[in-house]
Amino acid sequence: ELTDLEQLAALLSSSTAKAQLKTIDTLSTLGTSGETVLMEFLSGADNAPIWVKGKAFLILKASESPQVQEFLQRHYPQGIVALNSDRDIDYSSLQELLMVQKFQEADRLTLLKMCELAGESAIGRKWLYFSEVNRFPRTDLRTIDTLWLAYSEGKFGFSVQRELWLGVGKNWEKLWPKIQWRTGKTWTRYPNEFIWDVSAPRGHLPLSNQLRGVRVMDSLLSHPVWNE
Ligand code: UYC
Repeated sequence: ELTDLEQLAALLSSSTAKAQLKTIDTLSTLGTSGETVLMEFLSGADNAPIWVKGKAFLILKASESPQVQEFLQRHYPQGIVALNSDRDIDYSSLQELLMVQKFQEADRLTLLKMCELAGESAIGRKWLYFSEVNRFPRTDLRTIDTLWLAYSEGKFGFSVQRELWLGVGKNWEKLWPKIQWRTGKTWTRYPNEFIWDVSAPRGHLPLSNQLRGVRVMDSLLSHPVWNE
């Protein structure tokens, strides 16, 4: 006969992502025994979505138990996302900001990292040309997207924005209200009117300034990486 804890552990590795997130919430209320299940889940060669693992990681990270902190330090000193880059870009500070849920700073840093990815002139300019975005390596876009997904319960990231954009037939006017970048005729004002936590609608972050038009965002969401 299975104990409650064993049942929760089984649920954690077998159910849908949504049920897994709920199970993690339940486990987070059970003290040390819940933490043990979460640590086993994290280190298991499990093919759960990255944001399910991210949620388990964040719960463990908030724990005061020295054993848990030692476990995290040993296995995930920088976080759970592998920071792959084809251009030697260091994404560790982006991972740090996202894992402490500093989404506004992470949003700024995301733009800076993409400027680094684009090269010297973009670093100076502090914004992107669509032609630079077209040439972004898949590896780096995948890393940035995975970082946003992992620490937002799967709510934020370019791939989420792309999914919503395809869902409205690539109609930008329909996308803006869905991700709360515009309400009626009014653009959401940067930065204070944006929602800088996971209570935001899906796809709300990261931001792409629309001051110079949609071409950069079009390039981001049309990039071949998302067809993989
Ligand atoms: N801003 O309104 N935005 C800025 C957004 C627009 C404007 C930065 C997003 C509309 C100006 C970010 C939306 C608009 C600046 C964003 C939004 C406008 C600025 C900082 C909803 C006027 C000062 C990073 C679509 C009607 C900077 C950056 C400048 C900044 C994001 C105005 C992240 C998602 C059309 C005047 N806005 N932006 O890119 O360049 O500067 O002068 O999108």
